[in-house]
Amino acid sequence: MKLYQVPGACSTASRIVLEEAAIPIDLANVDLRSKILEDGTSYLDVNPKGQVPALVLDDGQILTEAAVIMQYVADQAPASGLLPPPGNFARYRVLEWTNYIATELHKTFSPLNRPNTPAEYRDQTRAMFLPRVFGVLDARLADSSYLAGETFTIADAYAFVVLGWAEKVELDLSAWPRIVAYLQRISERPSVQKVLQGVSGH
Ligand SMILES: N[C@@H](CCC(=O)N[C@@H](CS)C(=O)NCC(=O)O)C(=O)O
Repeated sequence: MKLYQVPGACSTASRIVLEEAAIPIDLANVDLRSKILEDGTSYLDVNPKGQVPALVLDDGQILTEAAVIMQYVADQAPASGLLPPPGNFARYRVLEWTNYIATELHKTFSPLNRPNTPAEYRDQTRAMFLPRVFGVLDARLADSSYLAGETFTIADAYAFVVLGWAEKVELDLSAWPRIVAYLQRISERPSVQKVLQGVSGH
């Protein structure tokens, strides 16, 4: 399989999940501004959405959307514990958190990564929108080591990568000490150490 990615972007969560699942992967870097690949061809021919990640399966099909790619990968390695199997209610707890990270954390954070976001919206994001989400995550982490319980899952890989962007935009997380401890805990995982080699911002 092949993953189209940008080091440090949300596609990094897919890489962590692939590593945890012990699935070998070819990588292709995307220039998100120009949408041009390193071989000079257009990324839009791979993924017309122009966003990473995109996963090329061995049969040539292309799967997009980070949360879905991570589900697919985790389902290829059921023993990894990254996502419980269908029929087990614990699966829906993991997906509940994965969806929260995608829709509330990731997409609330994204404007801070864009140079053209108006200053006023940027300030509101930092002062109001993100703290609300951080509060939910911090409170959840009072009850368990990881978002869906005591096991590291795809939701945690995703949360780890997006929360890591706080450092890049100089957003202090110390008001949410359980999040700080959670990020430290996850950063020590061998899979994460391996993937983050050469990626700044963590
Ligand atoms: N809906 C997509 C969004 C992915 C996304 O926001 N990717 C960002 C990088 S973290 C990106 O490619 N941004 C460039 C752009 O939107 O043009 C998903 O969930 O995978």
